Amino acid sequence: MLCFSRTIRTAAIAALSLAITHPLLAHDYKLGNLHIDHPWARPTPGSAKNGAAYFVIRNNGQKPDVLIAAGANVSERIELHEHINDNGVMKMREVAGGIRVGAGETVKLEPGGYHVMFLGLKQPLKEGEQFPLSLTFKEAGTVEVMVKVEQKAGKGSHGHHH
Ligand SMILES: [Cu+2]
Repeated sequence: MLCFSRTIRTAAIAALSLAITHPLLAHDYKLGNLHIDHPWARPTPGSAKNGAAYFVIRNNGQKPDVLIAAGANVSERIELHEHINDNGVMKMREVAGGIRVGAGETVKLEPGGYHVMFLGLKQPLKEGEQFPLSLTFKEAGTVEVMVKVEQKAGKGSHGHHH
């Protein structure tokens, strides 16, 4: 009986560790001391020329790092953007020098804040699909992540206007 339950427990632990370490199941990524969690993008209507991707970067290291570039084949151009409040009007612009993640810090790319901007979409981003996105950091180098296209609830509906 004891032996039996131990076997079950071992199997459960094995399944749990698989879920934590397997990128496709957990949908998060490690690059050196950086942890990138849940890359996602909103579905875009058929007429939309632009889209955006979001994720969370955690820096578990002792030194700051900077996200300096992103690459994907879904659009003609890709830029790292931020939203700014310009006299009460929300605008977005390219981030000068990249997105900095200090030692021990967590930076969220989210609607209304930092985002990876896809300019000139080749085709709409469809809910349920995913696509590869490469992220290049100044110190840690490059990692490829999968962006899930999904509609997240409760995040407001303001879109991207250039
Ligand atoms: Cu933008």
